Amino acid sequence: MNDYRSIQSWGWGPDLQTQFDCLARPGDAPGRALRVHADRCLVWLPDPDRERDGVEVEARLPKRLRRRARRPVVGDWLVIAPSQDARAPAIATHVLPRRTCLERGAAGRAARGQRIAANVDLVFIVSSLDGDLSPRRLERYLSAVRAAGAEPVILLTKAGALSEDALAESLARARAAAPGVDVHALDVITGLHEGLPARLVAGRTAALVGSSGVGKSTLVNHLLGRSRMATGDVRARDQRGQHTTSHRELLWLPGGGAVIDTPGMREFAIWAPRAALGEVFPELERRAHECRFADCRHEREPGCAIQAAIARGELDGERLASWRALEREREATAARAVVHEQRARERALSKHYREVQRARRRRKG
Ligand SMILES: Nc1nc2c(ncn2[C@@H]2O[C@H](COP(=O)(O)OP(=O)(O)OP(=O)(O)O)[C@@H](O)[C@H]2O)c(=O)[nH]1
Ligand SMILES: [Mg+2]
Ligand SMILES: [Zn+2]
Repeated sequence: MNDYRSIQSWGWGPDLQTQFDCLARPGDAPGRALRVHADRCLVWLPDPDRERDGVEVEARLPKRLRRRARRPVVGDWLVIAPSQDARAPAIATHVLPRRTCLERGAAGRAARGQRIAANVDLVFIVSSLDGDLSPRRLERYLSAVRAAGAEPVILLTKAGALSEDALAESLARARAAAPGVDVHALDVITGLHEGLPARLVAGRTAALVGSSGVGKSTLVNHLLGRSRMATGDVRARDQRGQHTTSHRELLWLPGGGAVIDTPGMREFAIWAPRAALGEVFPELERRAHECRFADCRHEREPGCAIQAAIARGELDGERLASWRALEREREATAARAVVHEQRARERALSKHYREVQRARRRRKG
């Protein structure tokens, strides 16, 4: 029996086909980026001979796709021009429009986003129950997932070592930081709820994000049913945490769907519009509509419904403090991004002006 799976079962659909048809030249093929390097990427192409599901090929990135703003990211669908002869590599000629794109604020003070993964339906925010759980960090990750338009799921790993009470307490802490989001505890080593991640992926593309050592690659291996990704020994780590996974990578799952493993992230700066951040604090947003002033900062204003609810013990003051801190960070980043853009525009203009001047001098001389 031929168990060849058509490209449709890999997440390809009519929208992508239409976009592909607009950009592709005869002989081009659609491919999905499995790994992206500075000047090339590893792509998956459906096997034209239908002997296997697909083939992995190296594709060169032309100069215009190497620039940060246009570079493909893992999970992207690409237009691939096949190699003309055996020695020349294939070339990625276009990045198809992204359905979703997970981004974070770039490390340092640069006012720009850094793309993490494209075309993800689901993001597993992974946190381990051996001391890693931080409600404030969960909120940061959630804002990015909301901004991307993907579905967030929080997975708390290494649950096997916890008592029932300690587990219930951790779940409650995580859930308080993530109203409306599914939070699950599991342990793939002891087997607690080990089938859960596969059921959640259900043929879609899921990315895993979280600090180093929380068990992202362990989960990926579990989903794959084999040890494909290297996993790290936590005890051998120094204080700063050893990063075992160094590359983002997409892996197809045997039962359908895909997972994207990512290296542990130490920093996760806010890179989200105001509305996406608001989605992370729905219980506060809802109450904010009842404040007397539409522009209430929920500090000491009279008629503040949020402060009143906190005083009555109905809302958590820490959540408000967190919302305000993240909102301040978001505003500062957005303001820097505007300045950054303005400077880039000015630089381009003065470069153009200098060229015009030079040309004029040449004409005169
Ligand atoms: N007991 C237990 N150990 C786990 C579990 N998940 C992961 N580990 C262990 O945690 C360690 C780190 O796991 P990794 O999967 O390498 O962590 P990671 O998130 O991929 O880390 P980076 O690649 O550095 O970002 C390994 O020794 C795993 O065996 C779990 O559910 N239970
Ligand atoms: Mg890893
Ligand atoms: Zn208020």
